[in-house]
Amino acid sequence: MLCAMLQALIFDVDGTLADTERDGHRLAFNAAFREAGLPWHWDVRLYGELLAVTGGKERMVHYALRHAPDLAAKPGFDNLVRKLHVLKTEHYVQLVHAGGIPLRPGVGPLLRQARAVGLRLAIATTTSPENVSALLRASLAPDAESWFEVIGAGDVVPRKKPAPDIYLWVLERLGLAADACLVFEDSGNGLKAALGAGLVTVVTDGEYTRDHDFCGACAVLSDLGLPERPALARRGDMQGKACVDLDLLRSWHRHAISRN
Ligand code: XBP
Ligand code: MG
Repeated sequence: MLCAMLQALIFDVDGTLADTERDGHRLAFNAAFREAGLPWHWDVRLYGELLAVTGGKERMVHYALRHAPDLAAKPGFDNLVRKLHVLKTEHYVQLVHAGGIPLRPGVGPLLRQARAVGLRLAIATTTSPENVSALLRASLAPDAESWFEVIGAGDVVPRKKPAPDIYLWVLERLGLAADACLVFEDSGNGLKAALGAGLVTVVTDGEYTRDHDFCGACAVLSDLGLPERPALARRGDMQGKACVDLDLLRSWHRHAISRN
């Protein structure tokens, strides 16, 4: 059987490019609640539970329906959520600009290797486009947005992950079939979205996602690895390497699509 060649890498952002949730998005939500005079506070544990709902606006609605049902029933509630989300995004962007959120191990080197050989790059995320721009600029390189041919983010699709929509949107703009691409995700919802679009997916799990269901991923790793701090493979074969590199990705991709 003829196998499709790997032509593009598609990255999730939150939890995959960087650990943005606990000390980024969560702090920004809490700052927005304070600024709006709301007595809400999302601690580390509660935020982990709320992450089951992707999308900041959707997450606030979900929380309010359970913890402030009277407020959620008021006619202006939709506007309040939009206003809170604008405030939250401002706080998040400030935090990222202040240099608060480094990329996860191995992300920068892998992106540079891919660019060097002309492998196409894209992003598929639930988070808002402003957040993606800020993170890429502050944590990768001032021109890093231009490294990615397609950036699918936030409300460009009505249904967020775990729906496959954002991945289908990105594939359409890349003009590629799913079997020519490889995805990087960190969460159960993200993996479900990628698999729903027929994409081979590598998972780098994190503090909030380690116990998620990663059935269907071609590899599940602690991170992409650094020479001095090798990646731990929870599933998949690192083939004796400390870091994920393009040869390893091509081998995983070839193996995964030949099984489909
Ligand atoms: C990321 C998210 C995002 C962020 C918040 O999910 O769920 O909602 O937490 O971003 P994934 P916004 O990594 O699976 O894409 O507040 O901008 O929505
Ligand atoms: Mg994620």
